[in-house]
Amino acid sequence: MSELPLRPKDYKSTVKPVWCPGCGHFAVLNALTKALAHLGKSKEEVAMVSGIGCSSRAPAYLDSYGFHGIHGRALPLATGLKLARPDLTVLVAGGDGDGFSIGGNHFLHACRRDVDLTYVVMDNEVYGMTKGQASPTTPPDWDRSKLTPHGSGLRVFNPAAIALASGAGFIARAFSGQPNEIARMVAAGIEHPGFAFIQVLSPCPTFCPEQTGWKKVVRAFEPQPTSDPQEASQRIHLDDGFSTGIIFQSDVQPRRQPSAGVGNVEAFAEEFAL
Ligand SMILES: Cc1ncc(C[n+]2csc(CCOP(=O)(O)OP(=O)(O)O)c2C)c(N)n1
Repeated sequence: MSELPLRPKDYKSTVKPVWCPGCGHFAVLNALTKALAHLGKSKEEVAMVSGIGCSSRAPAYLDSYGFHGIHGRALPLATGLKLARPDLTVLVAGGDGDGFSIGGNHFLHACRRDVDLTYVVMDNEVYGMTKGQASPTTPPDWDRSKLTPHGSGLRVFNPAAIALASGAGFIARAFSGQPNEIARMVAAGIEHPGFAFIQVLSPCPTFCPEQTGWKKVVRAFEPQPTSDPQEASQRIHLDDGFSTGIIFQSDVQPRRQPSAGVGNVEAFAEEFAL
């Protein structure tokens, strides 16, 4: 067992991130370690699961259990892990491409199943790892990719609205330029007893240098948070996507959570419609 209390840096592995200089994902990693230190988690009680992408490399950089899965499949992997090992704090990390494109279907169902996972999406509005193609959150007129030289022309996916409509009980948005806020939201998400979704606006200076301007437009949602889904819906739809904070936290008790471990996986799989 790791000796408690641990400092944020104690949760970092010896693997050095390969992210580009200025990538927002560095701050998200730091914030995750701050949240774990704040909650006094031992390394052995934490597991991070991811898909594929720059952001999905996070489990390698955290000195906890980790599973670098396949593209878009982080959430079903994490759901299975949580059912088998309910004693673990299961974090899920990934990008907007991984979570909303190839993994979009799993996102919907993770929200409605409400298994106790904390899902952190580092949203840079682009497929970073494959060198800058449009993702579901890319603005329709973004024309820097050779694949979409006139922009994709497609409406953007609204992650918070979709999470709310799909039944998520905890929805937050943060910005990589405010790591203490991310840490606060991740800690609150971990403590929330069901599925928690945190969208972190995390600039990609390599393929979207214009995103360095995000620091000028982010501001806090006021007041926050609400437990009323109608109010949350209004807040989300009236917003331009740059307000940060815990947008929605339901006070409805989540469904019964797995508690008995491996022996009960089949019963829980049935109950959670897996
Ligand atoms: C089945 C499959 N399809 C496509 C890919 C190629 N691929 C790897 S990462 C990636 C997108 C990653 O983008 P995102 O999730 O937004 O993360 P980022 O790299 O921007 O952090 C894609 C399309 C793959 N690895 N597997």
